[in-house]
Amino acid sequence: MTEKTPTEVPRLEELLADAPSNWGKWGPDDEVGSLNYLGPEQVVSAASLIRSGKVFTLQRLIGDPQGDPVWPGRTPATRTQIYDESTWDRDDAPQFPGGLHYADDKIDAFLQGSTQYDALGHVWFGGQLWNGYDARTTVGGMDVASVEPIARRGVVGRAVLLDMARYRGKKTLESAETFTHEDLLACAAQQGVELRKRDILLIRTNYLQLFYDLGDAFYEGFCEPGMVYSPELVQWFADMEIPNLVTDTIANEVTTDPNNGVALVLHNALMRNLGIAFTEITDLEALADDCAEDGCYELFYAAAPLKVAQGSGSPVNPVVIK
Ligand code: UVW
Repeated sequence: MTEKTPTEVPRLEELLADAPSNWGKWGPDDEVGSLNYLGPEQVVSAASLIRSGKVFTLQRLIGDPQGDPVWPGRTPATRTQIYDESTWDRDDAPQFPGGLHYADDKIDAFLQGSTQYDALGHVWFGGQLWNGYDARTTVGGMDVASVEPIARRGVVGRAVLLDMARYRGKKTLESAETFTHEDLLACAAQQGVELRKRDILLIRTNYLQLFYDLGDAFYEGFCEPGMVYSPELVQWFADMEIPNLVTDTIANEVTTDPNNGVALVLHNALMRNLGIAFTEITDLEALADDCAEDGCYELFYAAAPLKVAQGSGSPVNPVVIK
């Protein structure tokens, strides 16, 4: 592809002018969007997928000694020890009846600096967020469409793992490598799993392995691999009533669309317009190995981000049970 100069890059207003939208579908005050597709029926049905009792947790370590992969411009979390046994070496250490000592610490972290749910209002264009909310409602904190309603609701349903790295016969997908919904369907067919309406999609690229392998060089010419925008892909997500897109990359889609030069198109087409919840930076490695071994790619999935008032996102440790 020849790189487009900024003036040639279309505005999102133009690119997504005729794109499907779920604004208003769940009322004027809705803040959880396509998660409305996951009701009691989906939860009960997903519970029937629990057969072996194997449990997988999908969060990456916060404060990993190897480093925390974050979107450029964000900094990894720092953890500070406040109290530990050395606190009681000091004469002025707090004394408690009975001789209690304890450890306390705190973290300074971007809410999107680890495995996380994005709030539906996390990204926007043209001055409007999910459901048509005014973008000025983000000033100083998210007044609407924050992560809090997602955290209160929780996310439970049938998930399907689509192992795009194995499907393409690669250890990891490459920088800027793209795939479409047709590729997802072909991957599902090869894995022998049916994609159903209202499925939570877990997509594995194993791209973040390169963060651990390459160090700082990982960020040179930063362009993650991932799904690429097309009107057909967006319509497929709308028709399939996908509630939640979960991937193991930092931003869930190819960073810059090779066809038009626009950044994070699907954040807008899927999250802002359709209200699909985005879960990013998950660790799908142990789960993917297990699925490759037992051939079972349909899963019970449960997750709830932290209840952060006015947060644009929040860490989460999703749980998958087989
Ligand atoms: C951006 O939208 C910039 O980041 P995230 O990958 O956290 O959604």
